Amino acid sequence: MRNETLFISDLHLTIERPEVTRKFIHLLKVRATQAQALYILGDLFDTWIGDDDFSPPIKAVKKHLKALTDQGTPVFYIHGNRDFLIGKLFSEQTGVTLLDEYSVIDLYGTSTLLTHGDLLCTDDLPYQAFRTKSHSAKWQENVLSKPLILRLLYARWYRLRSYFHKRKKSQGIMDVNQQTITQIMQKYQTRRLIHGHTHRPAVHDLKIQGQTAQRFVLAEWKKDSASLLSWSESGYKVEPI
Ligand SMILES: [Mn+2]
Repeated sequence: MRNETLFISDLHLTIERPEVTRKFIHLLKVRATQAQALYILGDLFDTWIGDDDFSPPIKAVKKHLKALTDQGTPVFYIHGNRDFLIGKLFSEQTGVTLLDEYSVIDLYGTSTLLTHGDLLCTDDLPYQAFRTKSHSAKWQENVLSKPLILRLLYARWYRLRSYFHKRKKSQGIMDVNQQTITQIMQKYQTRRLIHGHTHRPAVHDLKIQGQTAQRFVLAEWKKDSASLLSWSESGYKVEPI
């Protein structure tokens, strides 16, 4: 029965896009209940200001994730750049396992590297500097010690600022760096990589040390377009939802 492994990312769940939340909950209630595992590769939420935020749609999403893990589908999560503050409490409340920023899994006999994708965009130096800073324990403790309302305002401000910064950045800078891809895949000794983040869904064929390799880029979920990557013994399918 359980013969497929599902991969999704970049749902950017927010109260402003209830259709996307509905699609996700439907996936959790139906398809995912029959899966061997569900991997969410980051940016499930459009913002995450701390595990103590229960504003919609967070409560409903947590409830359905918990129901899914309780009925026997393991769910794995890699932080995105929007929801990197998802923490231990979220994990306890949902049964979702938090994975490292680079995680290698055995996918039907092939070692497969998983990551959100922001780490691969090494041409975006200001972002990488912010990422390093905001992933330090000190920065996170400081932010999470602030009252919820302040964090909410800060997140709004940060989003606005990031929107204007992005408009100035070239498309190339916000994509992955090919050299970084090669280095990372060599480092983790893998010839298959699955990530999201760039919102440029594709399956890229490449060569790593003379051997064929593949890079799967997951799609962003929108009101009228969403998809998942499904793997089984017989290969992969990219399916619209
Ligand atoms: Mn992202």
